[in-house]
Amino acid sequence: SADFSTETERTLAIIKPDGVTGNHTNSVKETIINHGFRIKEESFIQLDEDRVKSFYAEHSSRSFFPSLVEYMTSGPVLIMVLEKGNAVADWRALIGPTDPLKAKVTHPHSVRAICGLNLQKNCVHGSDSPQSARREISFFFKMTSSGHASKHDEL
Ligand code: RTP
Ligand code: MG
Repeated sequence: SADFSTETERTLAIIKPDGVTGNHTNSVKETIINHGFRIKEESFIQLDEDRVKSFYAEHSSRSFFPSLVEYMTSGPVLIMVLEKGNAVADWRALIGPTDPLKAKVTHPHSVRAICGLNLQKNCVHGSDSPQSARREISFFFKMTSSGHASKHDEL
């Protein structure tokens, strides 16, 4: 029966360039569906430097930032809006720790343990809070009054 105790929520997921190139797109989407998420929007895009710098602005002073920008622009990504109850926390739990090498030990069934290569090339992104999710979804998609989203690029 339906769980009415948890409010429906949306989060932003990204299959990063290493995930796309490594042919993990279909298996990750299957995992998403099997865990009860609905994929409300999806778009296969190539990010440019400015877009990545803006998306990851919170990390702009970190030493790994230039390398992160290079990585995230190295090939196409699949951005998705996922929906279910508790979507933000549940997607973060499903992807596992940031470092896939640690994930392999502590969360061996997580997406990053299975698909990630190293601390940087970790296959997927997930919004870290409901506030981040709202910011990140509107960063990529423009929501209409009917609740549908369209890519900013298409407007
Ligand atoms: P994300 O934002 O991509 O979902 O990842 P996260 O919350 O688990 O990790 P975060 O701290 O936000 O880092 C963002 C992304 O930067 C790369 N990274 N490289 N020391 C490093 O070389 C390093 N640390 C982080 C990863 O791609 C990480 O997902
Ligand atoms: Mg993060």
